Amino acid sequence: MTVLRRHPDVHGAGLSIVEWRAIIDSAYSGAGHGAIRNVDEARGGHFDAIFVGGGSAGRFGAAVLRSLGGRALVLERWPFLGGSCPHQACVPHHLFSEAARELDQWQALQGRLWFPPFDPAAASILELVQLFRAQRSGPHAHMNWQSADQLGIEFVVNTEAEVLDTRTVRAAGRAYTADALVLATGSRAALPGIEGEGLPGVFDYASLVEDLDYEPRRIVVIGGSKVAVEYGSFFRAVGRPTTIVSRSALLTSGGPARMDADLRQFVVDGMRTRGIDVLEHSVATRIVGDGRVQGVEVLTPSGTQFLEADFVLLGTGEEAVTDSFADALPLRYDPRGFVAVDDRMRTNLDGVYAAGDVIGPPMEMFKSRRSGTTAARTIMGLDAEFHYQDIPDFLHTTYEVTWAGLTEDEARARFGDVATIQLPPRGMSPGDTPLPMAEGSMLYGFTLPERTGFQKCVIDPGSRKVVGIHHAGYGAKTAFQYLHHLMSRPAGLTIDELGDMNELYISSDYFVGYARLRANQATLTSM
Ligand code: COM
Repeated sequence: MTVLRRHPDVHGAGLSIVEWRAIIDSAYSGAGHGAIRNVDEARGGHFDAIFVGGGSAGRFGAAVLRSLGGRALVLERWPFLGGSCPHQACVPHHLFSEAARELDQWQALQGRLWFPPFDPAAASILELVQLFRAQRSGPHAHMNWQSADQLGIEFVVNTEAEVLDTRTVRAAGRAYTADALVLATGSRAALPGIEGEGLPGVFDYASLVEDLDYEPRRIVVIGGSKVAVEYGSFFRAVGRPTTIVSRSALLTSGGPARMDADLRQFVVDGMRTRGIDVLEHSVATRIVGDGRVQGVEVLTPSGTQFLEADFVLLGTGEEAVTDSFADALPLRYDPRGFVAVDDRMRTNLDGVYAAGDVIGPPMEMFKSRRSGTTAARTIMGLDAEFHYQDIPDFLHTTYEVTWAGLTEDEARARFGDVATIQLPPRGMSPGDTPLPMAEGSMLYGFTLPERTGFQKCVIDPGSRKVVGIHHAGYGAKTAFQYLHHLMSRPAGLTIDELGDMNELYISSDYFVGYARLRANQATLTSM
């Protein structure tokens, strides 16, 4: 195995994934290495673009820029590429959500079929966090190996970059220049600024992964964001008493602001059914503790409450990380402090682009990748646009909750009237029929039909176009990627075309089969 000393130059070393993993582990533990350079020094220090930040936006942007014939450099403060996604955000969240789904099913079906009585001591939040922490450098190593070996990306990792001007960045003691800069420095948890938020026992999504060293027993989640809903659902599925305290109605602000009202209702009702205490229109005024957290004071519409807790999660949103360029660049920011960009990822400064979390929500890796590649295409002179606030999106409760296009209310406001295809059908309660029943919900279909999920397809009856799709259940995410692409074409996707697609019955999106029952109907009626 290659043994690296301080400030190693690994260009052309052909490091294996195993070797990368050893390097990342020692660098991240602080035991060794300064900057790790994978730069083709023979080509000099000038690039077509420098990506400041090596998360999804920087890594994918650099790969595309290179594939278009450009030379890119990626600078990253962590010892690996891939950013917060494989480190503290999407990947751990998906691990926890899969655990939540399994545990939720165990709780729901305990004592039936082969399910034993649910044992809240059987599952451990700490154990899952430790499992992730111990194994995460595997995906990290894959990112470095893939970037160097398969993609030929030049990068310097494990170094703080400092932007000097619109064309120059200093990293690891060297100044690199470029015709364009792409700022892709990400985001971090925004703290609410309340008394006690620094107490031991108060975490955000990142410090949960980094620092948790005990098993939480009684949990308060502050915030009404995706993070709050996703982690709150996970904690409850593990069997912990969980309260979510949200200033506004849950899932009505931030990223999922455009969630369909019926979908949202199904989701929030389901969370309550599972025992999550959801306090809406309520404000956490103080986190109380004596050396460590003991509880949270909350102002609710009916008065002040004290919620006991040994663990508090702050899910109060994110803020842009701008430290490496804020002083050097007179950038324009949006009202929430995110770097303002147009549909081509251009900032107000000539030759300076921004992509990923630093441009604002949705804080999703898929938006980061595509905004990074849009910047790369623009830099390379292609006609590229990305409307990043208008993409299919999802969150996890113990379901996958997925949506694309317009909500029913938005469609009514735009078209006057709409037709919908809905399961359970409009006017029915979730338990009245076992539909939508498919992958992941067949057992529920025959035991607890109210748990199979919810779906709605919204159609503009005038043009016959599908304008919105909404789903809570399992296994529909993949279909949404393709359906949204078809819906977004200038020609759109009509109900008749949707009904003409081939379905693989039983399929968790159901849209094709049900569209077929309405396709070619002269006057579209809802069902
Ligand atoms: C995925 C990170 S976890 S990246 O988008 O492949 O860089």
